[in-house]
Amino acid sequence: MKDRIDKFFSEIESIEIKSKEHLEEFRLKWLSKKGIVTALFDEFKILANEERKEVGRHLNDLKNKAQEKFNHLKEEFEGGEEIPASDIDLTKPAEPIAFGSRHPISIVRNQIVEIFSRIGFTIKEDREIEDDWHNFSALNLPEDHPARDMQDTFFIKGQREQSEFVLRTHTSSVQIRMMENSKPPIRCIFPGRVYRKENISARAHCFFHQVEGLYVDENVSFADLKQTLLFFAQEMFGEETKIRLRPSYFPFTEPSAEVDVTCFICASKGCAVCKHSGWVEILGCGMVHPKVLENCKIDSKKYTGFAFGMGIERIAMLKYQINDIRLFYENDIRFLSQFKRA
Ligand code: 2U9
Repeated sequence: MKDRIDKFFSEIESIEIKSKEHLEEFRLKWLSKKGIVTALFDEFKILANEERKEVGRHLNDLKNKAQEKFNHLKEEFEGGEEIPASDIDLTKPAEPIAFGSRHPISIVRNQIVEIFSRIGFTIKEDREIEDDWHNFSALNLPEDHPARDMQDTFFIKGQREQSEFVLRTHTSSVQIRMMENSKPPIRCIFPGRVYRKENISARAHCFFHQVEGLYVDENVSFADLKQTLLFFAQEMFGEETKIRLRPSYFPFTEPSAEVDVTCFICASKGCAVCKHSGWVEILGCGMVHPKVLENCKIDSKKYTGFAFGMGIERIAMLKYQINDIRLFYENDIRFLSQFKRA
């Protein structure tokens, strides 16, 4: 039986099949229920035990050979018809490739980072889970300050009294770490995600993104702060942009201010974005409080510094006239695909 199988093997190898019809004949002859391979398996079943091992191996090889030949030729005959070269239009534009787009928060973040890096600011990023010292105490936020309230902060575990860690409420904690670990001059920006225990609405979310900035050196003045922010505003919103500073209060800066820019949507003529005032608020800033410098072992008699902070979502909403912050986090492709890859 083994010799017969080997002869069939050679026969299968040498058969030439030139059409689909031939292939069907091949299948019927070798692989169908009434075909040669099935008949050989029936014969195999009644063989003596000592013969079965060797014959079985040859028979399986034969079956595989027939099946492989059939599969291979089936694919070849069923594959698409070849297109004649004369029918191919080589001047036709290729099918467009669908690229993803950059997220609007990343676009605006990169733009802010790029503007400050042009005037010597480097970037620093750090952890999002912070201890009380770096997120609050070092920043001159007193125990009873509303920003420390459980209503506003996500504590990592247990009751407030037992909690050691929080989800950072601003990237100012990174600035504290930077001042603790390096000597002035420090000229750095700090982008990152921050968390606040807010009810989610069109205007607020429980996390958002900030870029904060810090410049500490000898003789850093409020005039340096103002000029730096004017440069930023004109690079970001256009060279015609003007800024104005309104006095404000933050525990970590003294004096403190909020900064408005002339409305870049209506050129200050009055529109819904600037609520017909001609001005839109973009950030907060001030001179670093001497207590904050001292908390980081920086001599506040020798060094002064300015700091500022802005919400990336706010800038992106103004720039692209987006009226619902939740759109940034839903990842609806119809929203995201409107932004260019920048
Ligand atoms: C250190 C010292 C001072 C960072 C500052 C602001 C003013 C500010 C808000 C803008 C919109 C937060 O995202 S927001 O809600 N920030 O108004 N931030 S001054 O001042 C610092 C930071 C770190 C050590």
